[in-house]
Amino acid sequence: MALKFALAGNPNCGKTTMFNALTGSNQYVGNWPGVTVEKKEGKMKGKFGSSDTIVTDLPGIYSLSPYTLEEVVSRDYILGENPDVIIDLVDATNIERNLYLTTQLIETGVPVVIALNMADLLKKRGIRVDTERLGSILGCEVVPTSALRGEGLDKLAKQAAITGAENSHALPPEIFSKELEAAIKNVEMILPASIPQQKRRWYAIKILENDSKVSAQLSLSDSQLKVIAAERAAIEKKEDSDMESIVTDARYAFIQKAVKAAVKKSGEKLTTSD
Ligand code: BGO
Repeated sequence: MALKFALAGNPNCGKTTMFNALTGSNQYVGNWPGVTVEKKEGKMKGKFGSSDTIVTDLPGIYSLSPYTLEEVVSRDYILGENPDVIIDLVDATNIERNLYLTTQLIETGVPVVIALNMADLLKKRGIRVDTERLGSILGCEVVPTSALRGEGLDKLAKQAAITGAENSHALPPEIFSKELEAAIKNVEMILPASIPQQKRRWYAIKILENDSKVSAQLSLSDSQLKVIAAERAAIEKKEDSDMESIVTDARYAFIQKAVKAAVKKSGEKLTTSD
């Protein structure tokens, strides 16, 4: 069966360049249903693998929150249309900011391959990335690429095909406090049975964050909502903050640790612990 690759990443990470390089002239441009956000799809060039593979270019986004049309379009596609794999473009010269989206993509239950794009600029900028280390921390494969120069695309497309065909649903790393991880598990247990196992963590986190779109979509009962509100209130009281900030701060703390372990700027050494 034809595989579906979804390209995701921050604005300016090189997504358009990558999409054009992977698909060439086999592209169709339209709009996402009901909104004026451009939708680009294309068939992958035969030289990168099966030319039946459909590549969908998602809008450039910083997060999977419900606040912009682009974010909503992207998350509806990822959660609702079941792509086989997300190719997450990370601008290698701006790793810390780009990985914020990555921490959310790996929770969606869709397998992720990271394209560490703009890798051609790393040497000049005195940055070294231990891609294996980064991949093992995030729980996904990391392939250095230069969409501009067409480097690494072959390896990326092959890895995406392998990861997509494996369809493995390895759980993402636990990045929150013990209490919040326990709350996520409790909420996961009361979510409707219709939500597949691998997507439950994403929904549980979103509902704990009080994401209005997810709450409306799940039409939870009063008793379910009560349990969730109690879990949320307990964590917010303990941390003396609101849930969205708690989740955001934890993501950045996790990213900082990952970057410290796997990214070296001139003169720095990679850490060996954590
Ligand atoms: C300009 N390496 C390098 N060095 N540059 C890259 C790579 C890469 O791997 N990939 C993309 N770029 P988009 P989004 C530009 O347009 O694909 C460059 O938003 C310029 N333009 O060429 O558009 C790419 O779709 C004038 O750069 O990103 C583009 O994700 C001067 O990154 C930019 C310098 O790529 C954004 C750059 C008139």
